[in-house]
Amino acid sequence: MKDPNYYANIYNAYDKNPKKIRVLDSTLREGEQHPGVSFTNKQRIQIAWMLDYFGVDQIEISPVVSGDHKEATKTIIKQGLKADIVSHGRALKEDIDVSLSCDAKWCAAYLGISDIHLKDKLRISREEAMNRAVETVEYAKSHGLKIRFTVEDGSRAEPEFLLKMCKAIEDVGVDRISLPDTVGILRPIGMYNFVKKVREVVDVPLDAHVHNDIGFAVANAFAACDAGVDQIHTTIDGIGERTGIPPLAEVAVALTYLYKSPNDFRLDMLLDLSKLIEEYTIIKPYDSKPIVGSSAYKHKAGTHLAAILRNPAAYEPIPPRAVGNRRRIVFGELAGKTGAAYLMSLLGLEKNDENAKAVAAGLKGLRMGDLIEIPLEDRLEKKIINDK
Ligand code: HCA
Ligand code: CU
Repeated sequence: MKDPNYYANIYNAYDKNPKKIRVLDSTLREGEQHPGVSFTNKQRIQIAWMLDYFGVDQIEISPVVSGDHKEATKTIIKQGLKADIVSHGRALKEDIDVSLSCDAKWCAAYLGISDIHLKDKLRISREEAMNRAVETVEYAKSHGLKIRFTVEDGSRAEPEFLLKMCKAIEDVGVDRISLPDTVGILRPIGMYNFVKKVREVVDVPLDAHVHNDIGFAVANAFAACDAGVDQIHTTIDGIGERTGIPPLAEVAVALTYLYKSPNDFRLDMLLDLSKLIEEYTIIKPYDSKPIVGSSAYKHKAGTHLAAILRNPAAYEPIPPRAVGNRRRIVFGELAGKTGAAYLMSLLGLEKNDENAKAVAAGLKGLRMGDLIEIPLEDRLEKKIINDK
């Protein structure tokens, strides 16, 4: 039999030479902006190590928030991880100085460029914003830093000004530009058009930083890739201001399986990363959360169980082990005859059609919904298949 995903893969129309899409993880910066989240320095260091081991390309942290954050940034930078440590702050010389004092090699500076940010947040003119952006980049470059510049609220900025700003900072040597949909107002084609406009006028590498206010963050991140960005911002479980940004798990799995991007992620750490954040934040990901949710690999309906017991790929896009999750089957009123027969075999009862039907009917008759959940491991699967 062909790979069960064979035809779906044709619809997905992989590039023959897929380009690498990088990941910047901002759990330590954007993630800490999620209500209720605040890590200790020990936790920050551990999160950075795990993200590095997982294989992200850049890790973002903001040393300007507090003395503690500055300490954490310094320590993480000193540890010489593989990932670049990006020191995030405002587009101000004083924030660049903080990055320098942490021995950063990479910094990021953000400046609101939409009219509402200029007028009601920063209270500066477009011209002043332009000067501030150019001076910040020049200052960072003259101190030997690599700098990413974020045109904050760029998706709501006047396009001509956005392009002028991007060109001006490229001219003074900016190393990357982050194109954010700060309030999550774009739909995928909107994100594509936004990125495309910038891509047409500058050559510098671009990042996509997209918010999830209307639920489009993951889709928009990938629309941005189609339009030319080569780095997506994520956080573990997607935590961030308000409704957050794309979760690392979805992005890493989609890059690997749906885009064939040549990353070297340890995808089997994804559940552990999610558990780590759950432990440190007391925020439990919702059950049906893709990849890491507790229901992501549970199978319940009788027809599903019948198929899963023969070949789990019938109802799984990728195996749970690949992402560190586990498969479970749920027995209850929906289990059906095959599910009941399997339950009986687990209990050491003799299996026959009639008894299985009776047990299935009994489960329905109880009217108690779901009764038990049982892990279904690969080893067990093979045995079941062989028994048939
Ligand atoms: C912020 C705004 C930001 C910046 C994104 C970036 C946004 O909270 O500082 O630096 O790429 O969403 O625009 O998170
Ligand atoms: Cu953000």
